[in-house]
Amino acid sequence: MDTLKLETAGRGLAPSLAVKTKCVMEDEILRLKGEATAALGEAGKEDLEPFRVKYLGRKGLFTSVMRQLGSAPAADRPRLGKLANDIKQELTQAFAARQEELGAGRGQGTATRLDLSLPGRVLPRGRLHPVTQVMAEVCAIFEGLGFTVAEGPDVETDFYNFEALNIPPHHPARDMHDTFYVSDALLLRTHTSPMQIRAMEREQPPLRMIAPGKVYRCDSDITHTPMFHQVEGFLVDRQVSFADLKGVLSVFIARMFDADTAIRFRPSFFPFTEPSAEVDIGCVMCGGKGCRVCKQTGWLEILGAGLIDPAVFAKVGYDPEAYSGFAFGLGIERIAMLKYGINDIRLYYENDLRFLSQF
Ligand code: 2U9
Repeated sequence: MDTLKLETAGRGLAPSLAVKTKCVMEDEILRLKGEATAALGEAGKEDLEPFRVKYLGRKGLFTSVMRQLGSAPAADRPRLGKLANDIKQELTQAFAARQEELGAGRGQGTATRLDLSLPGRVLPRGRLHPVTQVMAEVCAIFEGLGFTVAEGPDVETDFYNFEALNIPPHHPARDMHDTFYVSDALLLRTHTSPMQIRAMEREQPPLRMIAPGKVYRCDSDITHTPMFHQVEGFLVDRQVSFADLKGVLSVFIARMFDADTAIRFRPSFFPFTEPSAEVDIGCVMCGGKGCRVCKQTGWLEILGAGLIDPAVFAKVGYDPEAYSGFAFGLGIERIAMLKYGINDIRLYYENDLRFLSQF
């Protein structure tokens, strides 16, 4: 039943007709109530919306009844109006209860759960970890100087990590490279140098390569974590000298820090290079005047380097008389600490967004 066929009763009708009209209208309202209540009792989830439109909607049957009340006798209009209103309210509540019962209430059905007018939730934007950023920057500088990039396994053999690099069993350097063992001959690499050994086994000079990646050592304090990142590099060719090493590292430092950053080389020792050097830059915090960061020296150590020891060439079958080369290594966390003024290496690995979101 889409529209109510109510008998209209205009002003000036005979009293008997007016009474009849009143009764017809009341009956009709009550009949409608019965019909709607029964329909609601039988309604399934998919019947709810058609029910609402038919009985309770703006163009529904109850609205229609109320409009027609205008033609009821003036004396009856308030009572009939109240009756219709009360029933409509009752039905509205019953409708909501039925919705709930059928699991189709507010927020339960797709149509009502999706409010497309709500503003979207802004997702926080991710960014690269500062160590990843600095790693990429270092690699880009060396790539710009013609170095290729080689990555390899974190788990290495004793041979590639130690023996081939002139660190035999019981060599004192093994103390500094104390690491985590998977088995007697398998370990977590302590430097990325094994990649250079593998490259030399595979290819003939000239070679120019960097090896970035994670390395592991049994070390943990304010400046050391058991895992950290290194970039090591090497160049092998005929007649490579310490001057070539100085040239390449000077360009790297000028590009990584300021163009006029001071550099100095200090004699040092590494089992795989001879001669060896530690490379310092003028303190980026105090400009060389002396401060807490540079321990009042005006200098900061940033990398180690040297000419590749002929014993290493012999291990991979290169003729040490024909070829020479230089190598260097740097710790990424340390470079990033100096670049950004970070005073505790452990901050990198606490996953605290207040720290990470600054970079
Ligand atoms: C081959 C031969 C020689 C790589 C080198 C260093 C010096 C060095 C340290 C810097 C800070 C390690 O991360 S750190 O603690 N590295 O001082 N590394 S020369 O020398 C090589 C590499 C491969 C075949």
